[in-house]
Amino acid sequence: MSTIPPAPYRRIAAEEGWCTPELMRMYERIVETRSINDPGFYSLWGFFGTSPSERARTLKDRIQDLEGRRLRDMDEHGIDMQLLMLTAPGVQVFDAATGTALAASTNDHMADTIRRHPTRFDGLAAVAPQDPQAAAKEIERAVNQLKLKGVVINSHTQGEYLDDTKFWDIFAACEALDVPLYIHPNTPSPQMVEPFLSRGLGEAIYGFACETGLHVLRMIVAGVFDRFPKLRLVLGHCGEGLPYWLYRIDFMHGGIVRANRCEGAKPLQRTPGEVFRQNVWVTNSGMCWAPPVMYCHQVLGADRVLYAMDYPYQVVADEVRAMDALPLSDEHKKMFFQTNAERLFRLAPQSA
Ligand code: 1DF
Ligand code: MN
Repeated sequence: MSTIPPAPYRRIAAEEGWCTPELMRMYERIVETRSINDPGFYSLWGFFGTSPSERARTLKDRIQDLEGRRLRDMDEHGIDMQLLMLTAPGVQVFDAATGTALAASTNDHMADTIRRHPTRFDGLAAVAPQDPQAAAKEIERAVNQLKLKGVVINSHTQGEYLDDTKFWDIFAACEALDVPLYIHPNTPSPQMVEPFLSRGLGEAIYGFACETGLHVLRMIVAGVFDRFPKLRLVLGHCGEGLPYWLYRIDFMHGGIVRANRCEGAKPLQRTPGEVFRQNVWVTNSGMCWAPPVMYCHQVLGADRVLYAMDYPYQVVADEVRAMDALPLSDEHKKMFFQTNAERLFRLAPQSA
């Protein structure tokens, strides 16, 4: 039963989280034993605790379900298809061998589910950047054998950022297979998280955006897109703030490079703003508010902005209604909800 009226487009939600019961138990174990060095992780996942809140119970129930409650929630909210991704921080908190094995087993699990519900689900592959060469191999397996449509990385991996060349085999694999890489948020790295946590700002409220925007900006100014000019990135949350900054980033970056003020800020073939406009797509996950969505539409283009709900974290029927009511032409609204995702991720076409 849908409380949302049907629309002349498929609603494809492009940043939808899930998790296996096994991975959830491993997160709980990390919280109990304080076995990793990541204050942000404890803030994000510790709240489930021994006497979880109503919100935490609902989240925990929804995130581990793929074929029961989730499908009913999708029907109720008018969501035709979810693009699934393992929830943050995925397998990036484990040692390399554990993370690599878990990436493969969760990708298998997701692919089985997609095969049973090919019109309702598609998905992106999890990888463990802790072992970049194994991650590149898993991308190849996930795309060629499991038919997954791209890759998700949840920002920093144990405090390390993908602009470090040791990770670049991952970009090479994405570019060679021509699949997008979704840089999904994580809590700020251990180096930067404290001033966020002490005011409750570490997570989706703001810390995610600072961490993830910084991460992608680091990649751009490091020259990742000179080396991999066809690499396609996806960012959630209307681009994690970066679209708003493009003018000033370009202005200041030119000066920093010309004055040779920083060893790590190299001359680029294109300005950071050009790279962003040409190599990055954004979803509106969690930003169901017309002004930032329309701003992205204006500065990035109608073919660059995609719908996402961010299930199970933000399941709000009024937000779907608000996005249905965006002041866009019928053609642009169909691009936003449906055809941009179909093209970007090369989803199998379905009748509307
Ligand atoms: C939250 C939000 C958690 C998002 C997420 O993954 C997440 C949250 C752990 O509200 O705690 O993906 N989000 O993308 O906004
Ligand atoms: Mn998300």
